[in-house]
Amino acid sequence: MTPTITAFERSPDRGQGLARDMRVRWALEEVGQPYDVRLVSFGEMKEAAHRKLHPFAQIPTYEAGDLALFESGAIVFHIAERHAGLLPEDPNARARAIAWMFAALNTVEPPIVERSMAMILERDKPWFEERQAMLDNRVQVRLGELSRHLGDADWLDGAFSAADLLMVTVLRRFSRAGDIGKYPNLAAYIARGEARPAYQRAFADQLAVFTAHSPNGRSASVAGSIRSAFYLLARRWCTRMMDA
Ligand SMILES: N[C@@H](CCC(=O)N[C@@H](CS)C(=O)NCC(=O)O)C(=O)O
Repeated sequence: MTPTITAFERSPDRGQGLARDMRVRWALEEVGQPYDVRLVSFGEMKEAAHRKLHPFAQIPTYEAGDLALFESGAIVFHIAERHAGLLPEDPNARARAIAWMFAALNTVEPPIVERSMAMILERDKPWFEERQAMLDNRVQVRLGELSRHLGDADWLDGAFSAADLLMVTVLRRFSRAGDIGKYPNLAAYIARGEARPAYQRAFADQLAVFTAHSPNGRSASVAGSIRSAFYLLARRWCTRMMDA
């Protein structure tokens, strides 16, 4: 049965692959499971039909037969459990990989997302610089710890797993907005993830959606309007993420 996932009709990340459907696309590509994508606008996401799939009115969702799922981590876990290749067979190694999946989403992602949201939403506040220094520090602490754990290994715990898939997508968000250069092993880790053929297929597919909605040759004023609209959408997107 071919699953259907949802993704932004127009992603505020401008095709950088930062929206969370990227994780699900990548996981499906890794296990060789074809899938369909239903694109949703911001308006459609907030309508009752989509809320039935996602109580917080977000993307991504996943539907296969009579199963409907939300939460990118749960979807990736579901895919990893039902297909070979994303979780080790050995029970202890599997448990550790699952722990790293939680670590990616529960321990590393929150400070990175909080920092990037502050950059977008709080720049005009008088306390912005002071708070930003604190948020930067929180991210640096986590990256330092992660960097020490990774050392010169290729992946978090043995072979590539769903944990690496999630961790790389989490770190990409920071590497696009901050300076990961201080941690060359993390930069190389991200690059290793991005070099995987499955990642590249997933990235190309999500980029194709963005490109299809962004034809070249617009006039400067239209481009300006689009930038403004993008900014408004990004604010709304990030605000909602805070609620998630
Ligand atoms: N914890 C959720 C977060 C989902 C999420 O924040 N989705 C964003 C896109 S990456 C979204 O739909 N934003 C639009 C909105 O919240 O209105 C997950 O991992 O799936």
